[in-house]
Amino acid sequence: MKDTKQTSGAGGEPHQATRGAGRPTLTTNQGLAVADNQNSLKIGGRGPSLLEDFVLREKITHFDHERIPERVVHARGAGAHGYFECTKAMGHVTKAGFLSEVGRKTETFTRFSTVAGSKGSTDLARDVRGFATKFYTDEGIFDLVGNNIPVFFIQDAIKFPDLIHSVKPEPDRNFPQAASAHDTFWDFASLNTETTHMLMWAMSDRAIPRSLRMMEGFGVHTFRLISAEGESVLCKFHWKPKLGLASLLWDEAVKISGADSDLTTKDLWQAIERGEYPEWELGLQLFTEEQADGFDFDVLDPTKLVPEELVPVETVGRMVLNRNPDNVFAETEQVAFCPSHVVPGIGFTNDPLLQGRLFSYLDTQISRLGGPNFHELPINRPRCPFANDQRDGIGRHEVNKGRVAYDPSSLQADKPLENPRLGYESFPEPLSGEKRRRRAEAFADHYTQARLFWVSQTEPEQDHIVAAFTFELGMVDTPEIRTRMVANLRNVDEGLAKRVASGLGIALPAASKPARPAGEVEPSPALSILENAEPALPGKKLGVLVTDGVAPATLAALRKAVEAEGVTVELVAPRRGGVAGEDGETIPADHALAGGPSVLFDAVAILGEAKAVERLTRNAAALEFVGNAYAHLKVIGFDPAGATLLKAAGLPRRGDGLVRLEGARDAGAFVEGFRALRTWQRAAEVMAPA
Ligand code: HDE
Repeated sequence: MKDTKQTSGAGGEPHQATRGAGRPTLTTNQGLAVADNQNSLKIGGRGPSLLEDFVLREKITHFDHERIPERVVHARGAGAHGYFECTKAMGHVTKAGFLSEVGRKTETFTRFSTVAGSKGSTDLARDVRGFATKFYTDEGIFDLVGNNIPVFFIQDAIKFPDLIHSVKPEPDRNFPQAASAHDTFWDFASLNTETTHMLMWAMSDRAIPRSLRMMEGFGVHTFRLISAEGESVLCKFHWKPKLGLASLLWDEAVKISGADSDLTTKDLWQAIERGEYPEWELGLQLFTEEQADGFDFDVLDPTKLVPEELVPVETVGRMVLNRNPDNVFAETEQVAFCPSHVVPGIGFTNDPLLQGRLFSYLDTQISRLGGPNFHELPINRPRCPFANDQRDGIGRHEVNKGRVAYDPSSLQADKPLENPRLGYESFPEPLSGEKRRRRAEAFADHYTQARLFWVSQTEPEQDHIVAAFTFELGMVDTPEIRTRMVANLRNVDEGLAKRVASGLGIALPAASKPARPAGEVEPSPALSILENAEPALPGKKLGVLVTDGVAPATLAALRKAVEAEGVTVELVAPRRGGVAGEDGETIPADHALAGGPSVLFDAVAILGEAKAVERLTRNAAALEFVGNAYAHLKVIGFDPAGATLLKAAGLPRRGDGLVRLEGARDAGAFVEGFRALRTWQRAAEVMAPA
């Protein structure tokens, strides 16, 4: 006993900074106050630890069980609380209360995700992004579980495990992580030509969004809206971001994965902390069954979209994300989305992928969250009252009272009863047909919309698609898979296939035989990021590389000009402590050069003093800072000293997107250059095929 006192001294005492009057007492999970949270119970200071130490055991046992299975897909995610506000009353088409009245607000929780990677994988994978929103409506939970791409790889749920097994790390070697660039994925993709349309999107800039705040969301399937009168219209859901669309270049994404693989998670969190609340408009494409019958594709086929030229998107509300989770595990990890969570007025169609999803999500939550009571977790609880005769099970928190847990019953007067007036009713769609395993004839066209996507892209976007196919297929070791994929691409566009074949260095194979050849298409500008949305500065980031001796006036003028446009400014200095300005005042930095490469920013500037910049001309990180900014088509501002760094990196000082900054002048010119976001004119110079 007396030993304990001697040995719990230096290094064992609770740190003074953690003590203080008025702070809550640390206890065990049973409420017992803990006297010493630094040392386990031992015989003598150096003796064996005792099994008796229930405080140690409780703490370690809890820790041992802290993890739950990660999501089988969409494991990596970032979430935020917010609200939805109805801006157009839609009572004429749906009885859903949250869409019924202008100004009506509904609490939401949204989780964004990548699909293929594990929970700790990079945010910057070339991948689809999940966009799932839980609406806590007065009539129950409505989950809109969508993606940032409006179509999907496959037409039938029975193929989903195959698709996912093909894209996940290969089971005998456990690589690659969070990447589709490997044999098994392209083997599956090239053997299933229904994937072609989605592949076009996945190889486009959509799959590497600059920020979660700058991407669209889509419900993908055709849903049904049902009015109070029982009438139904078909519906596609769209989220359109207020900040506009923006994407990374692939080379940036690769480098950001090294520099800051949490980029988009961090970007969302920081924006909300700064009070810059991300916002999306909710839009609906509404059409009747008769209209749908007239389309040259089947609206039940999830590999098809409804072009906005055919059915315009009607804005009905907006969603604002205004609060970060308090606890990522309790909220973002434990949130359980299910497409089967709908409210009166919203229903399903017979899309065979959607039908499979209606089963899968509830099922997966049971293994992921340990049982059927996950709806009791705070993040999943409906905000409206709920009651039924379901009882017990692992993790049951509700203390249900009374002897009646069955229906009908005459023994309990306040027992919850079904309510035909308020209750959910499925649309009474008349159906008939043979019970068979088969695919609708109308699903046979795998190429027309893939071609529509291709012809709707601008030149730089087409270049990126070619580069992405070339890169991904270049990572495939089996030559037959590469050839088979290029043979399929010939059915999309001859030029695309030729360019990919040439990039791979293979002979152009004969086109594969399509079940149905692609039809004629007219470009749809809504499908292009560059055509669709004006480049927007709010939400973007400027990185300024500064050295000792920098002129504070030049820096201040630049900062003021870009901040007025909603841009965030971060300073990068040779050392994290910052630099001494021309006037001797310390200017703190946000990043040391080694931790703040230019890939983290949308535009850069180099401001400094001649001698200090001269030193940077012999620093690889500084040379890369400007070299990469130039190669990534960014606007570069520089003062006379900064020009030396450009020169040392072998870069021109004149040309599009290169802006001289002297004194307080020129900041306006920089802003104008920045508005374009990228200097596409430079692309031919730096992105010519190798
Ligand atoms: Fe999912 N999907 N999915 N999916 N999905 C899951 O559910 C599944 C599909 C989507 O942030 C899982 O809770 C099947 C399309 C998102 O928590 C699982 C099929 C779309 C999220 C599952 C699909 C999505 C998931 C894994 C084909 C866009 C993350 C963990 C029939 C419309 C939600 C979980 C979150 C998650 C199954 C296809 C979107 C296993 C069987 C199409 C955004 O249930």
